[in-house]
Amino acid sequence: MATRKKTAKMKTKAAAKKPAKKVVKLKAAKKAPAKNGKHATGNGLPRPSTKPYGQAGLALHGVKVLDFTHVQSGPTCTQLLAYMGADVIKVERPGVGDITRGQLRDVKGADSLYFTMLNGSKRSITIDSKHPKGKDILERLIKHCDVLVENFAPGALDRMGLTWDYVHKTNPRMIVASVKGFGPGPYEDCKVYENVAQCAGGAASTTGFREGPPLVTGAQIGDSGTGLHLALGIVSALYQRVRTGRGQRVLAAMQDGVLNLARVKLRDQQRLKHGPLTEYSQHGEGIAFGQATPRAGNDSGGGQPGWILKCKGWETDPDAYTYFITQAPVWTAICDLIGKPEWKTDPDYATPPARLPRLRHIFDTIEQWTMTRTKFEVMETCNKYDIPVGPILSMKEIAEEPSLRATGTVVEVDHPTRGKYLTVGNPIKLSDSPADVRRSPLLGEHTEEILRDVLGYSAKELADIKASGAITPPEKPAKAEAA
Ligand code: CAO
Repeated sequence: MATRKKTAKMKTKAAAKKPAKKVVKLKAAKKAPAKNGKHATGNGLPRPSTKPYGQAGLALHGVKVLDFTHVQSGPTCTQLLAYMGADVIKVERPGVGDITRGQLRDVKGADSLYFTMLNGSKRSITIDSKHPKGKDILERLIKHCDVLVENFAPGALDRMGLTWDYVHKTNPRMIVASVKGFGPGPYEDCKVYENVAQCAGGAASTTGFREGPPLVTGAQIGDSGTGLHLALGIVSALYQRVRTGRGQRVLAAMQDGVLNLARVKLRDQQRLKHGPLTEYSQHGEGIAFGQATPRAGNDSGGGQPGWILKCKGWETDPDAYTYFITQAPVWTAICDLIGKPEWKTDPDYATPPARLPRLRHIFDTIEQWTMTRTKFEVMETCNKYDIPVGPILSMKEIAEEPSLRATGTVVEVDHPTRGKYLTVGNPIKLSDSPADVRRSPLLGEHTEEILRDVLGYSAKELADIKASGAITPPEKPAKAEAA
């Protein structure tokens, strides 16, 4: 892919076009007197580090997270915090653990990819949170940590005794962050999974083809999307705590998160009051709009019409397609490329409004051209003319794409029981904080280490805890053991 070349080209173009800006000289800020040699800039920040970039620790170094998450939404959030350098201590039920350890299992006896790809760089401690000794351990953890993250069903945390009042009294600085299916309202007590959120958040009603049923998308916008929202809430609360000294509750409801990602469709809902959505191909096909934002197939969600077009090999390869955007500024280049130079001046095609009712025909014509080239050839050729296109990459192609490995977006890690596997690294790149992407922990792998080194339990106390059953699975009957 010629993306780097394109960026360089675009930068040069932009620089050439930019008018010279008046240079405003800023007065240097007055130096504040150094207090204990550390805070010398007068704004509460330490002096800029003199260490080379990438060697001044990780962004969230020192942040301690008590991770009560399970399945996907919560773990997405805490994995990201761990990648950013937080010490994430995942609490799991003894002998059971996060239910996803055993779901969709591909290697017998090993943690599933479902689990391993959502729990990297964390430590695992097993605690029965309903056992009296387990509660004591949790109290120490609450005192030790900065953030408690959970995505239990509504009320489950309270039933464990970990109410906001209790946590806040135990550690007023602690941030308690939750994913729930819905915010306060008629559905707040409901359990929710990914696709329920996609439907309740408005995304499914606007996904798919007009003539078909609503569709969910493969991108986990309900779970992983909400996890990302929660992570931003946590980091913001940590920042506010620097000023206020106190923790707060952070709630990311899955319905809200999905709606936030589907906001352009709520935009279109409001536009409907003022007339048809002219950029939807349904408009060009003369089909009237109903009361609500319709499903728009592969229409572009923005102001530049686009569609998915077949490429060479589509008859046998289900992913031999490209997304093609007929961006207005490069329309003439498109016309030349596809062998329709007359469209540049034809009043039916020359302007964006004139093209809107003819989009189906335009894309069919462009497809005649894309079908003569592979999706990568289309990308290479179009990039030369700044025409925005994108190959439909299969997961196989993504897994094998060297540039994604080079940037750490796809990372291979080694696991003691399942061997090497691919995981998605940190998609957010910080120039001074390299991502810490490591394998997921085995169930309870760090229980003793955390009890001893983090919480300071003595050897004798550790033995008592073990004997109590608070960190170990309940004894199995002898018959079951023999089986
Ligand atoms: N020790 C003892 N008990 C533990 C424990 C531990 N370490 N960890 C969990 N438990 C218990 C909880 O206390 C709870 O018990 P009670 O209901 O008896 O109080 C129980 O395990 C299960 O919790 P749950 O209700 O959250 O789990 P579930 O499998 O029934 O539901 C889910 C799963 C995802 C539907 C629900 O958690 C939920 O709606 N979460 C909020 C929304 C969400 O995050 N959904 C996305 C999930 S990813 O698709």
